[in-house]
Amino acid sequence: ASPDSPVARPQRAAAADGAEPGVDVGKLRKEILAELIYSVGRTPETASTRDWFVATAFAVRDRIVDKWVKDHAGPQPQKRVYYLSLEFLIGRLLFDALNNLGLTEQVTEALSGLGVDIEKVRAAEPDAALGNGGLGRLAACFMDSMASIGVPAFGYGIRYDHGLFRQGMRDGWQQEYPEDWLSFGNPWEFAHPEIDYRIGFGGYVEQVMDGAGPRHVWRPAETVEAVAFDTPVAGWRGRHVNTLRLWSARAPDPISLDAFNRGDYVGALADRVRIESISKILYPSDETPAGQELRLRQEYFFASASLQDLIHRHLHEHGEVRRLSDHVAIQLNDTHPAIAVPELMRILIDIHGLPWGEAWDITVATFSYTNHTLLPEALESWPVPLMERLLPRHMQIIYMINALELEAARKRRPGDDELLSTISLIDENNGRRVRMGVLAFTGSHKVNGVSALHTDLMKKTVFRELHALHPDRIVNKTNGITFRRWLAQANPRLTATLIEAIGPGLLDDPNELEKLVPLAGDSALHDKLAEARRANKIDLARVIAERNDVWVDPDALFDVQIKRIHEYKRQLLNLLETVAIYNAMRAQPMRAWMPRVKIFAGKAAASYRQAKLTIKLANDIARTVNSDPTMRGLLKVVFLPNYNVSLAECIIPAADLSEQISTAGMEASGTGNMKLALNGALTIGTLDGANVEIREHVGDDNIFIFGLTAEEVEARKRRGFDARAAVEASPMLRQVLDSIRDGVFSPDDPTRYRDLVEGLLNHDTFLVTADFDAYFAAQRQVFKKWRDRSSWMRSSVINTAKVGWFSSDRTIGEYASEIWNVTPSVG
Ligand code: B1H
Repeated sequence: ASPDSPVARPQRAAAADGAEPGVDVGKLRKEILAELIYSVGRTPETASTRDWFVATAFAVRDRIVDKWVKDHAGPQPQKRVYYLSLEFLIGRLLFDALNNLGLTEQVTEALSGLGVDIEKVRAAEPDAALGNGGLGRLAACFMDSMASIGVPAFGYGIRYDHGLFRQGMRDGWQQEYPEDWLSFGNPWEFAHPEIDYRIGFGGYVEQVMDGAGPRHVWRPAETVEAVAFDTPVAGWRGRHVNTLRLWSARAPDPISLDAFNRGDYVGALADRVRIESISKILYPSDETPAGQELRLRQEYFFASASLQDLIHRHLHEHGEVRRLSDHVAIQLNDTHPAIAVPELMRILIDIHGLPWGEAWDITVATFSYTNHTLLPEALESWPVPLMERLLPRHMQIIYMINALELEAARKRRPGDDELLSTISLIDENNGRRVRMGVLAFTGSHKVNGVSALHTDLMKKTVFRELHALHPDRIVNKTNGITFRRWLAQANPRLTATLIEAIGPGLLDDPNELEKLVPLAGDSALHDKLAEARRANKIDLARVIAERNDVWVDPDALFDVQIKRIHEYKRQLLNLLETVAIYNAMRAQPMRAWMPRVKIFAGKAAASYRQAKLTIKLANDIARTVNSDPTMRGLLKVVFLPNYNVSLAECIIPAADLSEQISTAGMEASGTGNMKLALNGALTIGTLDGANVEIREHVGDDNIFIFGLTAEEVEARKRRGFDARAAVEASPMLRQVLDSIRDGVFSPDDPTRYRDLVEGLLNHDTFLVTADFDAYFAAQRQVFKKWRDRSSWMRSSVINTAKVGWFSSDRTIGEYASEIWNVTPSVG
């Protein structure tokens, strides 16, 4: 797969998609042509590649819509799942649709009959980047899986005008540029201006008396309209089609005529601009809550619109709201939509007149919550005064929930004030803030972590007291990925080879990949796999040449670390090892070094200085190493700019080694680790997140595990870790840090990395120095195996063979049976 520009692709194996045989290529060609003329308004002579993309998307969309309409006709007998997420990191959709509908071959042919190269058309689609990283991509994989295994579902989110920023580089420093995915329109979505809900903000709460007693009425000061945009999500073989419904903010009054008539033209539009800013842009702060008023407005805006919408649907189908939880399951993707808990209470009590107790039972039975991080700085909380001003009624409800929960806890553990202060919805220690994690936990019947280790740590750390009070609430749901996108679409060469070896059943059932195990030592298979990988590496080498003007050797080991830039993910550890090996190669240039390419990609939050400095360091090291003639090309370092889903689809099939080296206990799960292992890369990693389970599946001999465990990290931190002592004990590390501090990689500004190195020595929060020697040794093990081609290939096959369990179809199956209580209709 190519990020922006097409590269040559192999003919796909016809069986590699959900092939629908009898589709007539001639008919498809006519349909695409008709769309080009009547929907796009162009002729083949005047059409741009983008016009062809839109015409193709429309032709494909029509086929999805037929099924969609059928799936949504009449009341749904089954329970529906509503997945509430502030992020959906979808990427491109054309090949998703083609692959799942089994139209890849036919559309390729139809286009080629029109003189159009489908790879160019594919590259013309912008990425829908409505997410930051793993959390958003997980939501996208889940949408694919729910449609594929037949869980009737809606994804609800925000239709951001601007997704995650585009990353550029200036002198090796990250620059952020606005992303504009909608600028040429979006052929996949259906605008529904008639589906709009009113969302209130501010104002006051009134008590009115009616027949049944006092009632609360919220009189918002301001109203925003939420307008629906629907994208159909077709599952595997088109069996089921769900909906991704994204909300866009619209001002009820497009213009203030009073102001306009006074000649105040800017003022005439001011309200509208302020209101519509709600859905303008995605907050780019992965793992660190933005904490700004606009973010809270986004959260309430989409939570309220989604609840109003699903209750409207429920009432239409079932007439009354009391049995909501029999028909509706709502999953909160992290705490970002947690304001939905008091919002549902408000709707049930203030609007539908239910008594508190009944409303609370319905709420808890309906909601469940996924936690994605334990980093203390990542746990969302909102200042009470802000909540009181923006959502006065919700704040009353939150206080009431809190009073009742604390009362119940007091009865069970009398006199335990410590307990009460940790489970309180209000954090009194930091200037009174509402803890969204506690709100989500309290309002849900199930709370899940995203890997076995993470769930275990949840029980022991952030949710220790709540877990003691509700011992059955926390469950584990180890993350997964959709193999349709991350194997079949992203890596057609590997897929074709696998199908040739073990048959096409793997497309329907990832567990069939285990049939590879007996073939793991087969040298003929090794040759075919190596050939497929080499072609993928050449494709990636071309992209590297284009973007970074560096030529890399496709026969070198491609060592990749691709993910958001974060101190806890320890790109720095990888860079230190890079410098160590550079020093070693310079010291002994004539030794028989194996060629290697270190590939980095990832975005840093715009305000995260340390992360941006890490990118600069990577680029400084790259410049120095790549231009050093003594290296003879044996070591290359590249930082590929603007990492996104499409670039991931290009890098992952070409990776030999997967870097998953976070400080143990800090990466909740990781999902890139699964994608890389599936595509045959070997993992070098710590016992963190899902790495632990990947090791269990692939076996110790087929993964390189190193470093402190989560328990050891805890113990070291408790004792007070001394980085200086660790550095004194490691002459190699000493030399690496000296060279960086002394400006070897930054001759233009020799002090650039002084603070970075000093910081590491003074408080090495992420234990980089503690794990350095173990990491270096593990890298040597990597090269030992890499020299033994058949041993490496064997391990690679075992990785692909054994990771079937990490399919998001398995994950969704578990959510369905253990959290949502729905039965999938397929599989
Ligand atoms: C993950 C986030 C996240 N955990 C706050 N937490 C955000 C937190 O905009 N914000 O405020 C955005 C994102 N993202 C990731 O979730 C974990 O770090 C990964 O380990 C995990 O694989 C992924 C999916 O569960």
